[in-house]
Amino acid sequence: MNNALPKDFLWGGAVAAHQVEGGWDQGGKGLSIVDVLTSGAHGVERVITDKIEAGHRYANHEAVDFYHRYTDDIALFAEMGFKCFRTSIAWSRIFPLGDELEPNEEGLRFYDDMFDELLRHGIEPVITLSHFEMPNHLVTAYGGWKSRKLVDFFVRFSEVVLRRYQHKVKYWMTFNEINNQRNWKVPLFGYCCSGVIYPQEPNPEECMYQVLHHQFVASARVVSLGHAINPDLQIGCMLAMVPLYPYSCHPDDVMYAEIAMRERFLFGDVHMRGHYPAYIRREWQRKGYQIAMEPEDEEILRAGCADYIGLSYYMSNAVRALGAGTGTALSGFEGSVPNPHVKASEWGWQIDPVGLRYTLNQLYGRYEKPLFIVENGFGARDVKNEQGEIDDDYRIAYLRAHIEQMKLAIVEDGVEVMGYTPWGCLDCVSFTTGEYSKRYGFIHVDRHDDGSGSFARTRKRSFDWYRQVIASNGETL
Ligand code: P53
Repeated sequence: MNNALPKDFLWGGAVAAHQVEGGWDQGGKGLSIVDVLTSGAHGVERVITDKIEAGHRYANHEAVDFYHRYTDDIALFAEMGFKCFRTSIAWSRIFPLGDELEPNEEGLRFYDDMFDELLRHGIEPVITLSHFEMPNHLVTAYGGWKSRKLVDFFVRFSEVVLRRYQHKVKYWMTFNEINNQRNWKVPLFGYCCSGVIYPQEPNPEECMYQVLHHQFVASARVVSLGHAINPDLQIGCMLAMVPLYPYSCHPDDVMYAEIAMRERFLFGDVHMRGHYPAYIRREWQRKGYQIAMEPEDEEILRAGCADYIGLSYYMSNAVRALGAGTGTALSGFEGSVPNPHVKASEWGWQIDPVGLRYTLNQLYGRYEKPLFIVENGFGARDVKNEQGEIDDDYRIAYLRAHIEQMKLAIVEDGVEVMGYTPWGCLDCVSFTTGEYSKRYGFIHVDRHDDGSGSFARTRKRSFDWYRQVIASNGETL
């Protein structure tokens, strides 16, 4: 048996434009929805302020200043031996309002230069088209993705960047963690995925399905369009995979977990199979939901199946049938209870490396399409020792354990995994809390929650560790 990972395995790291770039009002960039999202903390929700208001901190405005420092950052990625680097394109750099007919050339040039810098180091860009940020104007003028008009605006944006970068970027993804908004009760998730605050809608769940339909159609159109522009392009979907285990072997718990997992599989099913599964049509019928669709949509979905599944994996969760007593909900999943067999991070994320192998098997078994682990990592508070160094052994332990399980999935189970890009390879602004202090990086950034810090970069202990993981193609862990 071949125990090695494929030679062309894409080791790298991942971030998103709004969490690293800063330069929020530079280069002709328009206001995006995260530019009006305040910094929060664990237990302190981020506030959506609609416009920029005095007296608030908006960490994404400067983020970690990648906009001005990418040359140095990419040199550090190259030093670790990255084969690829995942980031996103800020839609509002290309179309500042979102509904213009012509793109902003200065925004396009920024990504041209950044991609050239990556390629100069032999690092393949992996690009998400929509990672939790859209031009704010599309929310104030159209109500975000509630409006079908967004489909055309998004396709226009995508067409411009797919054409422009087709010879620089081969790997693309449409919507980051599109399934986060299935958890519509949490305002932040709907807001960042779609510019819609579902709890404020008269029928939030029905609204969420309508929004999703628009995004599924948009994603499928972009996949078809991308293939027409250049058949070499690989265009994936992107799912947040948090496997929901049955809390016990009680048949009610097992069935509940099966149903709860539709929160994730619905998205894979539509993106990868090109049609809505029976269970969702039944749910709409049962609840009397009318989801507006155009006659051509069925064919658009069928024709635009994604090429691969990009996934994030941080944690697993356990769910217990409602009625059998509910515990404390973790991450907002209804009926979810702490799993006594795993430990949680300070932010309550349950650490479960085996869950990664489990998830890879579940996805591959269901779709038989390549998988790309585009996020995995450990958010922690890093403290410098007396020498000013960060000994992040906890992060190394987390990543090592997950890579081991990924290898088992590939080598023992035969799952096709294209690559592995740990989240926040460069410290960045946390999405859920807007903090700097929830760090994921191999590279420390001197920037703090109170807005102080020089933005200086330093290598953590995990930097050298990851370098030798890549150099040995995952043999030396
Ligand atoms: P922060 C939940 C479950 C899995 C991934 O998150 C998630 C979430 C939160 O929606 O989000 C991804 O920074 C997301 C990134 C984000 C990263 O997880 O809150 O794609 O943008 O930064 C880590 O610790």
